[in-house]
Amino acid sequence: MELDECLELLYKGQLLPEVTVRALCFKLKEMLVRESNVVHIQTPVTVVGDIHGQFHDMLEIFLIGGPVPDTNYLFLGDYVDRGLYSVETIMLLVVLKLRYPNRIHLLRGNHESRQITQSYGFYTECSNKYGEGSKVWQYVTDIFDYLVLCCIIDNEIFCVHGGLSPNVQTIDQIKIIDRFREIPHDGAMADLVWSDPEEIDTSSIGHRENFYHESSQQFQISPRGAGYTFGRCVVEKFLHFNQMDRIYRAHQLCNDGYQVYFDGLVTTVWSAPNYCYRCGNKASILELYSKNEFYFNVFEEAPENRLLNDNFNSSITNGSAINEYFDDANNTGSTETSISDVDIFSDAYQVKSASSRRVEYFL
Ligand SMILES: [Mn+2]
Repeated sequence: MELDECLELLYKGQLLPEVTVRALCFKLKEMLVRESNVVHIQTPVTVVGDIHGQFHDMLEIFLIGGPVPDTNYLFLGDYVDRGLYSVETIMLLVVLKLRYPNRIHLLRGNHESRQITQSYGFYTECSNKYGEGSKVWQYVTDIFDYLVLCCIIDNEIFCVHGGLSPNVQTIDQIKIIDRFREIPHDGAMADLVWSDPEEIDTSSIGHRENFYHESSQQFQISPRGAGYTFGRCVVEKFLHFNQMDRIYRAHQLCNDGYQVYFDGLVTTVWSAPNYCYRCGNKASILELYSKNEFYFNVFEEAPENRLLNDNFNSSITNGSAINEYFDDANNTGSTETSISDVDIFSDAYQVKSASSRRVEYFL
């Protein structure tokens, strides 16, 4: 099947035959294996954060940001899991990358992993859509091992899915990572896709707490159980040492669609509106024309999702497929749990937290 023919089907939300998926994934591997861990691109480019299988919202992105190849895109990872259309989402991105390799770049997120996709929806979605015996999940997760880790725009803007690592001082150290593998549990590669910036509110910090203030600017253990949180000092040091101006990253739900840290040294871009069809958040794409000319194009969920939402809301009482998809979230707040019982990776925890905080540690 020709690439344009595939695109036509995918834009309509149709599934490609398994043999075609296999051939496309094989071709993409051949293309990606030649790429460095850190790709260099130039403005203008539109930066996109987490999509998480929200296919209709991704189509919305191409509507408001412009279609490929008219607009250049950098996607920061987390294409699959959580949403109901991970297969459609990742396959459209795969074919766009094959068709317009210099117009679209795809970084690896922490969900581009065999282990994570077995727990958060993509594995199940593949067997639901292609059948138990299909190898679609295997073909697609195989290409995840080839996705690049970071991107540098105009030699001065560093882009990554998660954040920095205590094991990475220089960008050259990222270039020598052996990335052609499953994301490890720890080390530089894990940290790049798992870490988060953490800004402390200095106004509330008294003199006696200065020690804690200082240490909180360094790398800290992450509540996610993988990667680290990092403060302003870490960011300033990394940017200075590598002669970079700032960092764009994704990985954390933002109610307003983006979140600025450390006076703009780090910015989170989040591109999944009304995350999981229930969080009520806005999303954004970052349109970058030059270092100092950029615009956060904020958007809300696609109209198609509202239909899902209505189905979801009416299904709470009668238990439909969508309801089962998010089944653990139904227990939110119904029972008291001790701190040791809290699973911060569960939908229930995440939905509960998202309603009370501006930024949350979403997977
Ligand atoms: Mn993520």
